[in-house]
Amino acid sequence: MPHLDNSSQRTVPAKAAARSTDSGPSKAVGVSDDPSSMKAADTEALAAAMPFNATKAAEHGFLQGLTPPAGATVSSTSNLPGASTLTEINGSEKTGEPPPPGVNMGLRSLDRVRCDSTGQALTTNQGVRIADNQNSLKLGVRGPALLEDFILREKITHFDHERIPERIVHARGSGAHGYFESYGPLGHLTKAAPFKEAGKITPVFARFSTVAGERGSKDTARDVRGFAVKFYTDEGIWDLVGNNMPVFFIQDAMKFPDLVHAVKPEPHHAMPQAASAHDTFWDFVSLMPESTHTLMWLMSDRGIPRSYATMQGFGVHTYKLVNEAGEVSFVKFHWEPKFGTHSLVWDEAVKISGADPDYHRRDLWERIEAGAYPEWELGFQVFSEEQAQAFSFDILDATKLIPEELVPVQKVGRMVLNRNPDNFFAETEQVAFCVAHVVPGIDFSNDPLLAGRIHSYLDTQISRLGGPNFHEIPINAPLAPVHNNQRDGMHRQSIARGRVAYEPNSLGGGCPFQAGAMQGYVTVPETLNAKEEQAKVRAKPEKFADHYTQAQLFFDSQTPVEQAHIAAAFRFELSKVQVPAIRVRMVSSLRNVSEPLAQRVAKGLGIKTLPDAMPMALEHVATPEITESPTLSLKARPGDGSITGRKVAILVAPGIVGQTAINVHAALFVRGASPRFVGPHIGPIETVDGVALEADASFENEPGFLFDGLVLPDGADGVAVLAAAGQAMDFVADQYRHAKPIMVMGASAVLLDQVGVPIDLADGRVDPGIVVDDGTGEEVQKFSKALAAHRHPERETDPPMV
Ligand code: HDE
Repeated sequence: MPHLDNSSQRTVPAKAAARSTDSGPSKAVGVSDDPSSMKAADTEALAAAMPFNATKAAEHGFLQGLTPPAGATVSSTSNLPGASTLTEINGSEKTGEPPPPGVNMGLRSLDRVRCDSTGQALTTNQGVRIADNQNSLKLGVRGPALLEDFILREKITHFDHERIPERIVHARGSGAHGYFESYGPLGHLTKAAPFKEAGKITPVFARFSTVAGERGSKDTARDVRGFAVKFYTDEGIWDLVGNNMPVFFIQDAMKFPDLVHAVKPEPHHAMPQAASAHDTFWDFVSLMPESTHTLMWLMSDRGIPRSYATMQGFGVHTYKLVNEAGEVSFVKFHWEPKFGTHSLVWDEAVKISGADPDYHRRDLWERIEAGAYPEWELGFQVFSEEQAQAFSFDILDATKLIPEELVPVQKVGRMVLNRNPDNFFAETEQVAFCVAHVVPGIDFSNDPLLAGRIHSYLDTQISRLGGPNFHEIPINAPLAPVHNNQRDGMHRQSIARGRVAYEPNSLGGGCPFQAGAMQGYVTVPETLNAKEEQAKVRAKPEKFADHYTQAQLFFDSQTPVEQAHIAAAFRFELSKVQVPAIRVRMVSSLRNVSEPLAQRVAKGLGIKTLPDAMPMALEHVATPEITESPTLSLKARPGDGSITGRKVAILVAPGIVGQTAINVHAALFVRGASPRFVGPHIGPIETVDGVALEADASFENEPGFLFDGLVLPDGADGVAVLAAAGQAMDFVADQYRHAKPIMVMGASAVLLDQVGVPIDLADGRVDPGIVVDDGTGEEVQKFSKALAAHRHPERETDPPMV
């Protein structure tokens, strides 16, 4: 037997035992110069420091449930027990160094995944440089292609799988990065992270969408618009997933698949795309009178916004705010656009969808690239349980809004979208909004529609984004630390260090430990009082049955022009319905909203005798607090009076006066608009004064209805060329028909006559949307004012004169 001194006799077995992954001595013996033994000793110390589960008792009882304690933790003197392997010190360019304690290195800004190929050679996904990207590998130049061609196979296989399932609803959309800035500390209302201090900045990603159309469908469909904002707060992700209308079609999640099946293209022939104007939609909604209020919004001009930047957003449901003291109030969320609420008119929306199906996507992108950043103020309508109980409607009913006259909207901060994505797919397509993503300080009400949504969004991402690790896709990863014991699954990105993936544990020093009530998310406890609230039941509260009061409120609060547009929209949509009984049923429902509206729609549909009004679900409804709310009109929010982001066509043709056109262009540009010279062709245009001028769009590639305003140039020869061009005359006719401003310079007044456009209104008043150059030098000023007002519906007639 070889001779060993005393210390070796003790250390060798300890070292050997510590290096084994199976079984161990009764007592860990620390051997200072041996890593395995040191790890064993430190691990033993960690586990021994937690002789029992100190917070177990606190898992029980109602009061404990209100304030869960933080989990017990102990720390080690070294980072060895937390390491998966002792060999982590053998770093390489790939494995890197052991991370600082407690850090998830995967959560850094998106810089860590941005890839720029400037000056780089083409490679395979394995980083092998590709010598020839033009030819597949063949046996001889005219011979068969070979299976061996791993470069071609990798390229084609990747391509074959480039598409992912589109969103089941809201498939068509566009998004941008930006920030939310809090106006003040709102600790008295909510402890939610974005509102902690005045001036606090929280990064956001917002996505706007239509609901019904498929991913490639047109932007300007008549539809509800999604308005979803992801707040990357320092206490985790908060997704406020709302719409551009404050109410919804249905009251219970149970009906959502029915609604969506009804509005989507009809299943037998998959038509129509991105449109509610068909039988199944109107069949369903006319049998669901609770949808009437939202139908009013949808048929109003809100259903065809001019731009994402000019629409309001709403959280729709009632949520709860929770402050530091645990006090709870109810809240409705509002987004108010800085540039005002502006919409299209139907004829314009239809034409735009043909000429530019990407109209809203392009508008959002161009505004941001131009520095005309879209901006909204976030507003809270805060109210108490007592107020809620006194309302004539139920605040858990998503078909009802809270009039601002009852609860004013207080502005709490602003959102600015100032950064376009680098890559549409990686960011806008893969972003995963989820109603269940809330942070401490925000909680849910018992709205039954909201409850269904809390489930649905997480569920849908699992199939859409291919598994449970969609939160690790860079656009979805929070900035706040993420540490938990969830492991594995498709496409797992993060590499968890150590062997502990459970809680409670002593081998990880108890970490990651439960945060407890002080730091963690605690659901607001709610006591159910009434007897009927204590039984499991499938039923709705009585007030949910008032289907018409707020539909009336909305209709009666619109201006006459808005009411006319609502009537025209019902007429159009229902005229597309093939089954007469469905049209009649809808008209009978409208009689419960407004008799004149029902009559107008019936007339437009050739229904000679009005059907009886639809029977109401509730005979006696509560008297509403108010019957008119001017804030529900689009006109209530004209915006900041600027022309930022407005598109203006300045028509040009050989023979116009170049300098005047250039002056107008410059004056509009400095005011923040996007003017374009639009001519018979792109490129140089000969001017009478010899001033160099280039058309950057043509009558053919950017028709007139794509612009917010039109400038007709000076110069008799040029005007004659325009007068002879039918497409140029369409510019004039469309601008007039769509009630948009026209500026008339010098000789071009004849163009109005040619199209039959009157300078004055039918009643002799001056048309404020037609600005004639009167030599005062104030024409651009006046035109800008007309442009800021956006539309001049005084001239509208049904049917249109021009
Ligand atoms: Fe959604 N909704 N929804 N929804 N919704 C989705 O989630 C759902 C509802 C809204 O830009 C889906 O990721 C149910 C109301 C927006 O990515 C899905 C119910 C409101 C977006 C889903 C509703 C919305 C969605 C499809 C009734 C306004 C787009 C893909 C219980 C407050 C977010 C996805 C984006 C998307 C389910 C009703 C807004 C399937 C079950 C009410 C803005 O999970």
